[in-house]
Amino acid sequence: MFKKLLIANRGEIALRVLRACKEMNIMTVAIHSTADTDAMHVRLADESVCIGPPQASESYLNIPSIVAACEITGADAVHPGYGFLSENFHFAEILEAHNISFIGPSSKHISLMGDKITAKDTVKKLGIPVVPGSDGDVKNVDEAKKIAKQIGYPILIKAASGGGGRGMKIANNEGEISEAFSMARTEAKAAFSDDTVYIEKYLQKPRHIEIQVFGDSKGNAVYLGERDCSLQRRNQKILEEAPSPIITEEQRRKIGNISAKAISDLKYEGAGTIEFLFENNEFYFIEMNTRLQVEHPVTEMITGLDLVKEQIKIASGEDLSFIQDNIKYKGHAIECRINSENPRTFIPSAGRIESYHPPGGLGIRIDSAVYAGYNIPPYYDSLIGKLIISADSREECLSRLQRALDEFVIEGIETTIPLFRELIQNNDIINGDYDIHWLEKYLSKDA
Ligand code: MV4
Repeated sequence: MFKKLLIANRGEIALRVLRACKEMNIMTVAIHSTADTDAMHVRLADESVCIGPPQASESYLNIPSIVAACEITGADAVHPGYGFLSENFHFAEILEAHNISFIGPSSKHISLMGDKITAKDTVKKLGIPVVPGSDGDVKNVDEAKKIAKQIGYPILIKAASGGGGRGMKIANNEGEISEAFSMARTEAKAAFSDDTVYIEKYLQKPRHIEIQVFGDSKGNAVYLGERDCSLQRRNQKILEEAPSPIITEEQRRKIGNISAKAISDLKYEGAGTIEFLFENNEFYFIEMNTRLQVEHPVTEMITGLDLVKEQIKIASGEDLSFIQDNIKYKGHAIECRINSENPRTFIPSAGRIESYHPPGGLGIRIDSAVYAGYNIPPYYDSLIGKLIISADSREECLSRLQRALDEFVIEGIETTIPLFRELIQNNDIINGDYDIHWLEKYLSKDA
């Protein structure tokens, strides 16, 4: 087992990883920019290293500084968290070259899934259902028109190096395809220095359902149920829940087994999330994430498993701690992402937290690294904490969430708390009846 783990991240996820390490008696090294000197993960870590100025490119994305911090402190493992370098296969390669364990899959698998075309091609061959579309990349408008004719409009043009919704363009008919195609390629070139694009049938009202999977070095693989992440705004998840209110036990078992089998065949090691769109009772693969996700706590609450500890154990060469038959789901969990933003305009609201009173009681978990007096820096994302509620049923979860939001006091900055208090009064949300466009429609009504 590792002796000393460097946490190559900040905020709530750095604290989350630190907590798992402490419980496993692994020494912790925090890295921080000059803007995060007073951050909680720095205060609670056994050691800390300042690795640069506030700009992420000069600090949390600065691979030489992070590797130097490993050398100085003698860290034998690095956990990347999510975002930053968590899906940067060069980072994983460089750590491997320095004999430092990367808590995650191999650089080969990170690279394979980072390219959305090779990802889709790989999982399709392993039996995972995919969205109908081009077989690989599309080189010109004529090819695009031919494929669009085969699969039917509307179609979506996507960047191979994209993901998370960046660089996608819709074409509703042949007349729109030429402009959509050239805009997609131009934007992909600008954003990712790669103008490779592919085409898919545009699914109009899907849910966003993702399957948590784990694999180990022996080819064992399991799925840990699904998370419904359909409540999104501009591809930013706002609220996630497990299990999905619309997936049946039969559907869960079927797509879960297909996903775990694919992970086993791939010899994929570590945590992974297979992202699907779900429409007309069919799953369609869109992407695979090779990192731990922000919303992993809802899976932890219904399975009782610590996914970060599992990641660390697998990275140290241990086998999976559990077999599929031993994975049982209990109750329901909902996560609300508390952002330091205006609850209507979502304009970031950095500044000093004057007072902070989190809710408590049975089934209430707060994953946050803020405290009264903490200054939220303007350089990073606006997530200040995750409110995770668990209960025996979705109905009880919602009433517990209502009570928790009423108790939650954060003064000095604006937060998205008022938005959640509104949303959980809405009948569509109460009934679990929402697709990936629901939130933007809801918010545009009041605009
Ligand atoms: C799609 C789609 C509809 N049809 N692909 C957005 C981010 C990236 N994960 C892929 N995304 C989408 N791909 C096809 N063929 C709709 C989206 C999409 C979306 C997906 C999940 C959650 C929120 C979304 C918001 C807008 C668009």
